[in-house]
Amino acid sequence: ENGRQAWLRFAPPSSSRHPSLPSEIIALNGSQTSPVNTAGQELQNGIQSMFSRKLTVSQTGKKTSSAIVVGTVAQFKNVFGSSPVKGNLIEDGFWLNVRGNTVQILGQNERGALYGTFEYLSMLAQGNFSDVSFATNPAAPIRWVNSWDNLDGSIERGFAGASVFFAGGSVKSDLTRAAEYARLLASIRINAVVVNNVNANFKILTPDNIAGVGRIADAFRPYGVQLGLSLDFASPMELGGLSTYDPLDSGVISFWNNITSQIYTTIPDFAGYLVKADSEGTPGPLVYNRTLAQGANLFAQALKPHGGTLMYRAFVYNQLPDENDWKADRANAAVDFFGHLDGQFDDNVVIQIKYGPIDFQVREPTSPLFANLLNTSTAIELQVAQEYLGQQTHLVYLPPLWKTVTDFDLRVENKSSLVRNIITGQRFNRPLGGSAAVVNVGLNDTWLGSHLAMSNLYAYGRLAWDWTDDPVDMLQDWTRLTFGSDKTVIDTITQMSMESWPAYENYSGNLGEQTLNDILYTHFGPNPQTLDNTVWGQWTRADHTGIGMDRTTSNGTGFSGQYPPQVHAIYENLETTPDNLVLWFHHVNYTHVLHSGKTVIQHFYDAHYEGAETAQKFVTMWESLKGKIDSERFEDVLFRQVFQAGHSIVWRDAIVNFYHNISGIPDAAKRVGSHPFRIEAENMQLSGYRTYTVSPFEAASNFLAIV
Ligand code: BDP
Repeated sequence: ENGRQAWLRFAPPSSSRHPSLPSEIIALNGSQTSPVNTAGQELQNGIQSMFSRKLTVSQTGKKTSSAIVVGTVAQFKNVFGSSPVKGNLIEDGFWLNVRGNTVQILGQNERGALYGTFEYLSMLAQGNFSDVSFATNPAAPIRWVNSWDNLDGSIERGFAGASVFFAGGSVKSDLTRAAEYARLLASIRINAVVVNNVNANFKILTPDNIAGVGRIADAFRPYGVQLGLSLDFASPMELGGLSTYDPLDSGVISFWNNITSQIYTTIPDFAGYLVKADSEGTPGPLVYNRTLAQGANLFAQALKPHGGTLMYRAFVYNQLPDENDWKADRANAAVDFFGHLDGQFDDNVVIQIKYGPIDFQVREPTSPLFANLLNTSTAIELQVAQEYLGQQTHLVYLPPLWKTVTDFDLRVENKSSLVRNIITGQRFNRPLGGSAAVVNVGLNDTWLGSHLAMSNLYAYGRLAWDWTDDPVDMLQDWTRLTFGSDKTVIDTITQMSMESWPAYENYSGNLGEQTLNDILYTHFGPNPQTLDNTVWGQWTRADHTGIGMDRTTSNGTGFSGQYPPQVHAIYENLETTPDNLVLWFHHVNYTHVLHSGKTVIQHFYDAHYEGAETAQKFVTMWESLKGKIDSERFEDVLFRQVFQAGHSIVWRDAIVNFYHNISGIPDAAKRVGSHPFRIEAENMQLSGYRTYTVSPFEAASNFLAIV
């Protein structure tokens, strides 16, 4: 049990009642690359692994009773005459009909048939042998993941080893893990992977690498997963030898048309491009005074004849060097750059928008850009890789965080405008839309570096299909599939997971002030000072009397005015701003009294102690599962929980010391600065160790640590 099978272990279900199994499998397409063929194999392997019975798979069976028939609706009609499907299926949707030992799994397309197969196997694995009959369709066509993998095999913000796709400048020869990844993704109905880093290297487009990427697409194809690529905007110059990469230049246009045709010759089902331009130093259309829409349409038009999609990232901002310019605000960038371009993007362009206006913080308000693009397709960008959220060494179950954004009502034109209805295309009647998650799996057997972090990937797939899915339901299905159906195991993992994001927020950054980690480089441990000393514009504006960034239209940076009037009014006013975002929108004194009745400073102290206490509790909670989980995964998770417990104390003390020093206000509960039972490492007898002064000094008690 090294985790490599993730939620696809297909262990024998613990239920005493066993189903009357079908006697054969009829998979209506036998060609090697066909997802229906894969579905037949998955059914055979899954049932054998759960019930020790090997069913035969054929393509030609004529009877449907006591058989599992899997295929597309069209294939079924060809063989059996008429369609049994009740309800309307759209692209990737499927019909699942279980009547005892007679099972029909019919997709609108082959991919849908494979999704239905995993649904059926997942029911069996959870001991659910009931008869069901339903049709289900995706909320949106774009259900993608992004991998920030570099050609040299490293992964930007990857926390689980080297790339499964690349090594030494080219595509790996052994793509076993890439195929296994596609299998995992198909089981959660993800339909495309952008395989290389958004900070793209033009060398991805050399003939050798296009051929290599073609092999990755071949490995994905039997699972119905398409491949996409991130592009370097300056490739016409760097790779093509042109003197420009101006998006309106005819040579540049033909460069991209040619490259795109070459890619489609190698990968006929290529999904499309992802472009990060004019951001954090990447080249883009602004260099030539062209608009971002002109930049995006360049690729959209190259892709259009082949049916490809262009994902253009809204994560565009200039570095803000002047922290003393009180009106400068990176949060304003997305709407400033994209808002006025609404309606100018081609129909196969999707603007990919991070959930908040800054960058994957522990809490952010919903990006207002979703309310500013009424004539443009959009997708939300989430991050399964816990870049700012503990990098998979802390348990943070993310769906409750994501839901604060996807369930948020932006009140465009004073009407209900939930983000989830905007990204699915429903609210503004857009043809495309959906989501992308930055996942960054690596060669580590656990995929993400942590067994428990996999609930985030699983839940991302479920949500991309249905944004109304419930965080606890998804988590418990994942737990049953991953660790079995023991009630204590399910209850314990549920409690730990559901308490995990609030705990992390409590000890890492409260009241909407962002995650107070090292913003300059690692994005990992606490370093609150970097937040006010950086060109990246992530400011908390902490001084001796107060904290928070005034983003109102009346006195601040004007960010609140990027929301439609009803939402603007809530955030503009200190009284109506919820506590959990108060410091995002307002600069207040440490003694300001929150809606909760506490002062800001006392909230900081209490929250950091509560958060760290919860993280300590996770260790004992996990220990209570000893013997109920195989020892390999039990020990691995325990090791991580112990680390988190310790690191949460480092976080707690660093941040409360920071607040204490800067505000000079004591903790009413007298905890801050007082550790009566603590023995400082530097006071022990040291052999082979020496003391050193820690920077930032808040990160160690008495400024000292040992090495
Ligand atoms: C930031 C990451 C950086 C990414 C960037 C992005 O720190 O590595 O390149 O986002 O999303 O969060 O482009």
